[in-house]
Amino acid sequence: MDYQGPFQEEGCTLTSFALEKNKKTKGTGEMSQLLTSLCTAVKVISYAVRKAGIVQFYGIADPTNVTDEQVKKLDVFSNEVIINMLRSSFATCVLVSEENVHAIIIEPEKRGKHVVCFDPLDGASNVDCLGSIGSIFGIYRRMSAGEPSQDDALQPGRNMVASGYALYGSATVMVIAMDCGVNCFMLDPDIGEFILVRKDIQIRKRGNIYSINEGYTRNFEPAVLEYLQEKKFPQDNTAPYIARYVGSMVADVHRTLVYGGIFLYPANEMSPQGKLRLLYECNPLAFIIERAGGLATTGKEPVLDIVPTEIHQKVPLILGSPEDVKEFLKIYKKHAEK
Ligand code: P6P
Repeated sequence: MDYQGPFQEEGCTLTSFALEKNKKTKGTGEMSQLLTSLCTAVKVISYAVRKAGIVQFYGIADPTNVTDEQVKKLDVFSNEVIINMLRSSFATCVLVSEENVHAIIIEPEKRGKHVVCFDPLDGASNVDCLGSIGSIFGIYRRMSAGEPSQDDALQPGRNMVASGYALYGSATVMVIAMDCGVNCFMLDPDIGEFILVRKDIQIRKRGNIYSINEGYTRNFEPAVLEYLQEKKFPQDNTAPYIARYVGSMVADVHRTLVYGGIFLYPANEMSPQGKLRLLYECNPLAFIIERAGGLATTGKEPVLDIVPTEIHQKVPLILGSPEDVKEFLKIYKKHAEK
């Protein structure tokens, strides 16, 4: 492939993009170190995900095949890789992972000023059927002084300085949102670099795809049922929406970002706070969608405004194209006022 194109532009790889951003903001370089370390972790995870079926790296460890200590769950492996890469970036002080009950406090000699909340391998149960899975991360600056603690991670999502995800799909991409917008980098495995393929992504004002697990229909709130009915049988006789649901959040949200539409994981009778975690699933993806011109809400309030009380807390999540989310909120508000 002729590579003259992208490499003539500045900031054409994730590494050079991070360095250029740091230069422009006269930063300390910590964010560049952090993003570069995350980038390396994603390359390692991408390799492991694609080799999983060959080298017995199961999405769920299968003790009947090999003993536990030999076969790590792919998500446990991914967690260890990200923790080690962030620790050695010298740019973080507190880490919150979906895989760890408590926050990880980085040892003093390796500390930096950032707090990172991440899900190392979201949707890992899909890997054995070769479904798309992802890694999700949200990056904050520490607000407190003195000894860092878990409380440093209990900041509203709006405080994030960056967030992003890696999608291990038909290709491996990293989508990263910062104050300069939302940018997409695709991994070229032949040269081992993430190449900038889409700059300043803006979500469509309205899409024609709705994404929700309709297996829970009998437990949905009336507002959700009314909204879905409207998508299937539009009262204005426009074409019904298309239904798409992977069951892997990064895949469903990436499709929503690229094609437009709406993704919903609302509260239901079984789980009044929904299923998705605020710190390392909802906030990072809500930050990206808002930076791309979309909306992300619990139904009651913007996700990014929530002040967390617990590092693994769950919240309902509806996000996507602004006109689609506003249409949902109009119905939700009507039912709330009954
Ligand atoms: P359900 C994967 O387990 C996950 O955390 C998200 O990636 C995904 O959006 C959601 O759960 C799917 O949940 O209940 O539809 O299987």
